Amino acid sequence: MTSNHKGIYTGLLEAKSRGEKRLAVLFDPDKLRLKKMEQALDLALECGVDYFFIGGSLVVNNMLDGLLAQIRQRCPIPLILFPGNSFQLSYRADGILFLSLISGRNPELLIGQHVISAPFLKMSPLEIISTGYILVDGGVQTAVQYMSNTYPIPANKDDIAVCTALAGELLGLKIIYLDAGSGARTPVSESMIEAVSGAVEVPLIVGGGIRTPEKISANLRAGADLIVVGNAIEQDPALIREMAAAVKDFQAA
Ligand code: 1GP
Repeated sequence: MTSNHKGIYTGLLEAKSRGEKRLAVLFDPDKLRLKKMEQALDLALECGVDYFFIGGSLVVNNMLDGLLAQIRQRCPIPLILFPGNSFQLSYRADGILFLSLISGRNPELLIGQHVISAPFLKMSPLEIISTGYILVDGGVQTAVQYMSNTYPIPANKDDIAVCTALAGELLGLKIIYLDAGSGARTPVSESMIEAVSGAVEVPLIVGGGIRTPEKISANLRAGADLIVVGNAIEQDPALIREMAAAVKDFQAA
């Protein structure tokens, strides 16, 4: 599970073509407790976590730059911005998921905020990875649902998720991200993951409410290429060990 800073997306494509899977840990700068973060960083390095995603629905403080610098100092794992809005930008990361919320019908999150951030991004050294972001009902109203003012795709409507992902791929988006939202009660179902991964060729990220290595293995079997875990690891960084092992074991299988 090693990655190359110089080509995050190329690395993902190569991994996918070899049938290898990847693991990302999500840090929300607003929720972080320093002690736990240091423990998580050390474990992530030891266990071969592939990426850190950095972002959240609020990020109201100005800690983003500081946090990125702090992580970088301690750990060389690539830092990918996963921004909740157009203010969560920093040159200190390695890349950014340039998200279009294609499950929603809020024009601001389909194209509006992108217009605002485009000049900054064009000049930045960040690797920009255009991402079709699909929010799926996770059984509880998540921050991203509320903040984005959009409806998620119903959890049992695999066909709608498939058509949405296909449309994203046809529009040229380079990754599809199926997200039940941070802290979801019900993560995205294996059946939806299987349906979407069978329909698109681009790498598939899956996250939201994943708490166990068993769910990670099931998602990988269903066709997820990259798993994102935030809350569970924030609460118990020691979980990184089992979760990374689930990804490695899958590769070895
Ligand atoms: C949310 O997919 C991420 O956007 C991670 O969710 O915090 O529930 O793991 P959790």
